[in-house]
Amino acid sequence: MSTLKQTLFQKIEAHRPRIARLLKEHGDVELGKVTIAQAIGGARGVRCLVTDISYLDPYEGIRFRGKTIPETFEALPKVPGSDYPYVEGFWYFLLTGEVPTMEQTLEVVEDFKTRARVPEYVYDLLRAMPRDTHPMTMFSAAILAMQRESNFARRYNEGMTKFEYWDPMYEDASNLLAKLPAIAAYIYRMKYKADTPIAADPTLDFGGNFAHMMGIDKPYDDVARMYFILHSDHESGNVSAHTTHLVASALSDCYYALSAGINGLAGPLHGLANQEVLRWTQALMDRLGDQEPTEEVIEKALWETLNSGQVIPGYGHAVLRKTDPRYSSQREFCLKHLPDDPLFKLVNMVYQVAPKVLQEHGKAKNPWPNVDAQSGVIQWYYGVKEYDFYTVLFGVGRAIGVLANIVWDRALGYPIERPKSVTTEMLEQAAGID
Ligand code: CMX
Repeated sequence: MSTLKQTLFQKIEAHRPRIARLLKEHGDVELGKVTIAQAIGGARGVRCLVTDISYLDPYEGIRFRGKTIPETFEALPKVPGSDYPYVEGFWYFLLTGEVPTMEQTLEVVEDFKTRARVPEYVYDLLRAMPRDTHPMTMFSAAILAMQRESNFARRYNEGMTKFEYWDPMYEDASNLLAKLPAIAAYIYRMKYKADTPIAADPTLDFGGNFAHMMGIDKPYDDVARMYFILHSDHESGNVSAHTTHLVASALSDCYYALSAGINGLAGPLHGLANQEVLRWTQALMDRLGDQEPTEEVIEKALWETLNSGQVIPGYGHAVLRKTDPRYSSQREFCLKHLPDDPLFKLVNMVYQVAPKVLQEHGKAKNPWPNVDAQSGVIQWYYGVKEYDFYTVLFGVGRAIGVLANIVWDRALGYPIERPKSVTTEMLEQAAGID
């Protein structure tokens, strides 16, 4: 058994009694009440999900296993010659809560290499799809198609006990995650680069190999590592994480669950917002032509979007109430690597104006930028200008967090999810309306 799997098993064994005790001795303790606004309004703020993998504070932003983004980047072993850590070490960290040593990280790097080969039928399936299919549809279909590989489904059919669930779930999650860079890069090269896929380089790590298969030079390998880590997890209530968790709660395997989560990520209010930001910004640039952008012009464009009933993509958040540290982290990267890029400068100017406009507009509870406001700028700079691909990059990253979560869901025996619905009449009765 690998060091990661052994460590994970020890953590699971230590954690199980905590959940059992909470349920047995304190199951009736209230965490809060549910209001009518919450029942109608997408369960905003209702505390009914449990995860130890990340926690989102509205003002501080995300912490992965207790660490902020800068602390996470600082703590994890880095790829030699790179500024960012191995994604494989981050996977170890999310699963176990322990920062791996370089040796433990490299063990995962080697383990992933043995799992990374994508079955040929996945490529056949992708090739059979019309080329104008959205890359998120292709990505989701490729993941779903591999369901026949599931260890969990096979072991379940053979009859395993509940206490064993985590093991094939871990195997499936690792197998699936290791294949995602190759699938994503294949979609990109097939769809946008005249069908010229690049074979994997077995000497490279997760992020390095992705950059190689995309056909983009350094420091795009670091861009990939940063992206995948930043987009990995945002506690459990967001659509992609919650969907993955919900589907897996029916004991559907990782392939079914992740494919569903990716479908949720493909919505414009969630992950697709990164492509929408670029679409919006490019339209503004086209309009500007040779004219220098000014705050007045940007303000006018923002108001036009709002007045036409659309949202400002990349701004606002259901939980956050400040600038997303994932935005800030990418901004720091831009300041270091592309400070004079015109698109970066424009996005920066939007950042000066949009919060004020959204505040004046008076609807959004959070007028500050989220992760998606900045991410396309970096991709564009390194030549990935096909912005409908951006959400696939988010998806590869998001898989790390949601797969780690559903391994733990099975380890801790979380049951099938089944909240209760009520009728409008019941709400009216509760409100005392005649
Ligand atoms: N532009 C315009 N209006 C906005 C807005 C924005 N960026 N953000 C919120 N609002 C509006 C909402 O549409 C809502 O309007 P109605 O009352 O007419 O329905 C009102 O403000 C209140 O919304 P909220 O409570 O502040 O935000 P929600 O929790 O309902 O939604 C989110 C959160 C992210 C969907 C929303 O802010 C939004 O649509 N943002 C733009 C899309 C985006 O960037 N999504 C990516 C989020 C990060 C991610 O998941 O990837």
